[in-house]
Amino acid sequence: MKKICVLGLGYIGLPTAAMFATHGFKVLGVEIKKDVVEILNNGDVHIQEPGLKTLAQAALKSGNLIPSLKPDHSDVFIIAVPTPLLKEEKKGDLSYVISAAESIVPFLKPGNLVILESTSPPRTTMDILVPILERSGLEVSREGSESATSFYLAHCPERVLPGRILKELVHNDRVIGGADRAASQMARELYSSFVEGKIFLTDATTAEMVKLMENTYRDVNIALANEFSLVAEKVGINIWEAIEIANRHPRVNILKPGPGVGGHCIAVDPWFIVQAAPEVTPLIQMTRQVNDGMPAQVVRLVKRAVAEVERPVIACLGLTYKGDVDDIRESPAIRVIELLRAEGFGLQAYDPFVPMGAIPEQVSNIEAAISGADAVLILTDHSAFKELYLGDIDCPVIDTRDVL
Ligand code: SAJ
Repeated sequence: MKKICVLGLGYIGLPTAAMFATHGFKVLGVEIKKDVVEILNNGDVHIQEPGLKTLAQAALKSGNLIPSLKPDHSDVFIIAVPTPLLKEEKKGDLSYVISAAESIVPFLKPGNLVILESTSPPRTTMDILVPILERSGLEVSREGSESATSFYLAHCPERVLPGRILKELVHNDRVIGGADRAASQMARELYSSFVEGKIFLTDATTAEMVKLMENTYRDVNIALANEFSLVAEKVGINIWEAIEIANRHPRVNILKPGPGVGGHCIAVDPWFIVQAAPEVTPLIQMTRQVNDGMPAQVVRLVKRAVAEVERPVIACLGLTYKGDVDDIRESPAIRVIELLRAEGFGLQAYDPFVPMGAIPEQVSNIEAAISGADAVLILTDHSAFKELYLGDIDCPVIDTRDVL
């Protein structure tokens, strides 16, 4: 049975490790956080994602997925660690990728395949990973340079949507960029064990750009929708209706405006393109500025709604970065709440997905959030909020997500 060592058991690493472990591979899942390894060894999961607990439990029970704090010899190494943004420099923080790569150097053997799944700035695979992995004394296999001391290297970026990770892991098309064709083909064979979508082979840097372009395209589209929403307010139209009708055109698909763009992907990845070529990316930089400016626009709407009220209390519904997930990383809802707090507003915040204690103003149910509020502010499009009955609310409602 082929061995795979997955480095990082987070939002991508754990589903990927569990998927391989239930499709005929022996998987060592490496995670540096002790508590995560403990949780998994107790048969539980640390991430809320539809279907993940069942899949991970099956993988763990079969003995084909073994959580570990350290890597070991393997046929394949898959790096699936975070690549966050260095906030000041607006550049990718590659420290996790680098230490994951360094941790496998002592175990790398000729013929092994190393795959980078983490979304990374252009040229990371060839310029950052290659020199680290070659410290093993082996050389990366490049076109025509294969030898008895070669290892293989490819970038295969994850492209799955939080909330639909397991479905998309199986059904999405994938892109694989090898340091050479042999690496691409080896990676294709591996992913074919569970991927039902098409698999496209290219080189590593193209694969890096493909992934970044996808998320940047979405960011630009959302910024356009956000800008349209500001214009709509000025010219006195309903933006949701206007977008719905515009999208009836066969070649138009405008995304939804909202309180900003959050999460660890769409608000981050465009900067990886900018860092590669700042002088030719004004549109991408402006996009980031527009979307990052949306929380302040929401605060402006709130201030207008409660202008007459002394010491107003705002019910904030939703903390996560988008609907029906539990993730508050880089959430625009949190940013809005921070701005409102700084303005001295009274706040009562509720999110059905976020355990108590995330922010000081959090309450444990929707009634407690709405009770005595001078305005209701909907910040996340959780399905549960769609049931909200407006007849029960006698104050202004600001619905930044068109939930109602
Ligand atoms: N958002 C809007 N308006 C919209 C759509 C989204 O304001 O019309 C906001 C969301 O509320 C959220 C943010 O954008 O705050 C991002 O949410 P998302 O659902 O667009 O994307 P993510 O970050 O959850 O996942 C994205 C996906 N990329 C694309 O759809 C191109 C996913 O496929 C990637 O795998 C993921 O990034 C990733 O890991 O890179």
